[in-house]
This record gives sequence, C-alpha cells and structure tokens, in this order.
Amino acid sequence: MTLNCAYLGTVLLVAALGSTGEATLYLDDHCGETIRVHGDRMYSQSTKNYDNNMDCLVTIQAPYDYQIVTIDFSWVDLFNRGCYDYIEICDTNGTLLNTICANWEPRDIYSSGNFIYIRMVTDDSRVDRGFSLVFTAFHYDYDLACNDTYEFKCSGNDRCIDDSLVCDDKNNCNNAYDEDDCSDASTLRLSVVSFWVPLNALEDTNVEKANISVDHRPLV
Ligand SMILES: *[C@@H]1O[C@H](CO)[C@@H](O)[C@H](O)[C@H]1NC(C)=O
Ligand SMILES: *[C@@H]1O[C@H](CO)[C@@H](O)[C@H](O)[C@H]1NC(C)=O
Ligand SMILES: *[C@@H]1O[C@H](CO)[C@@H](O)[C@H](O)[C@H]1NC(C)=O
Ligand SMILES: [Ca+2]
Ligand SMILES: [Ca+2]
Repeated sequence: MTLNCAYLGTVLLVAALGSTGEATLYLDDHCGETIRVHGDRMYSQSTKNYDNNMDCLVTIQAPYDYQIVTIDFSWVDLFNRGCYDYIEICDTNGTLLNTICANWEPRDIYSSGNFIYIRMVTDDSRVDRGFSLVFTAFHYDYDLACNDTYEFKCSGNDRCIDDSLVCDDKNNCNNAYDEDDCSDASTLRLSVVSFWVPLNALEDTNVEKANISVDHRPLV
C-alpha cells in the first residue's frame, strides 16, 4: 500500500468550516475538505456502516496559534480481511503516521505541524461501523504561554486548548482535566471502556478486529 496523503494534499480544495462547527461531524461529508476548528468528535459516517469504494481524505487544521493537532480514536471497527479497508493518518508534511486496520491498538496520534490528514479507504465489499475519534488543536504552555482570556491550561501536561473545549464532554487534555470539574449538573461525563473482541469464533480464523471501545454516556 503506497502512502499518498501528501500527493492528495496538493489537490485538496480548501473549504474551511466555520469555527462554530456543526452538531456532529462525519468524515464522509467532508471528503477533500479542510476542517479548521479547535476540536470535535468525528465519526466516519452518519449511517450505521461506512460505504464500499471510499477514498476520502480530510485535512484537520489547527486555528490561530495552535501548533499541534492530536487525534484520539475512541473506537475503530473496520472489516479487516487483509486490511482492504483502512485508515491512514498523515503528518503535516505528508509522512505516514499510522495505518489503522487489523491489530491496531488505539493510541493518541500527534502532528508535528499545524495540520493532520485523515484518509479512509475501503474496497468493494464488506463494511463495518468505521470509527469515532476526538481531535484537538493545542500548543504547549512552555512554547507559547496559555492566554487565559481565551485558553484553558491542562494540568499535568502543559497543554493550552481553547476555552470552548472545556466541559464539552470530549477529552481534549488527554488526561480529561478539561472535563474534570464540570459542576454544571447538565454536563455529560464521558467514560471510555475498552474491550477486546476476538473474532476467531467466526468463520475466518485470519480475521481479527481492532480493539473496540464504547462510549458510555449517562443519560441526562
Ligand atoms: C516530516 O516531519 C517529520 C517530523 O518532523 C520528520 O521526522 C520527517 O523527516 C519529515 N518528512 C519529510 C519527508 O520531510
Ligand atoms: C486491547 O486493549 C486492552 C485495554 O486497553 C489492552 O490491554 C490489550 O492489550 C489490547 N489488545 C490488543 C490486541 O490490541
Ligand atoms: C491574550 O489575548 C487577548 C485577546 O486576544 C489579547 O488582547 C492579549 O494581548 C493576550 N495576552 C497575551 C499575554 O498575549
Ligand atoms: Ca471492505
Ligand atoms: Ca473537552
């Protein structure tokens, strides 16, 4: 499989979204576009399963002074027969950071510059649920001090994030410090539980799925 994020990046239409974003963000609504928001949750699609024959590249760009974009997958559910369905994450300069398909352990992915590419490719048969992730633009307090008129400083790792990401039910500090002290009773708390689903019981012993996690959101 050849990396092509950098090449694709050169033909992107830059159709930046407004910073207010939309209610729910789906990758396949924005193929070929650049999304420029401080952070949000993104799903692969709005329907239960992703489409066949996808090749969808979305650029996430950090606004203003934010120098790093991080992607934190909550769950990934691809039909993993030989990685014909996969997700590529590429760095600002087009370097492949991760290819996500079989046996992929969820972990945080960081850009070296102020944007990151997410590309999802699927073949012509067999689909699954896709992914859910949270992305966050931040900079480190020791590079450029957090400006407390519009920023929040994460305790423990010196991240500065936009105030709008505090108490929004998404872990943007990495240690969830931004969701720790949300005294407003209406604020949802997010906890993530991971469990491993062996699929050897199914017909094909070569089939393995990436680790799956599920968001457990209490009802309001
Ligand atoms: C892209 O950036 C990374 C991290 O800064 C660096 O290690 C890599 O050599 C760069 N690749 C290219 C092709 O410039
Ligand atoms: C799945 O996630 C669990 C909990 O994070 C971890 O202990 C386990 O090693 C992971 N397994 C695989 C195969 O990724
Ligand atoms: C913090 O941001 C405000 C509003 O943009 C600006 O007026 C102020 O100069 C900034 N403070 C520092 C120390 O950069
Ligand atoms: Ca497929
Ligand atoms: Ca948050």
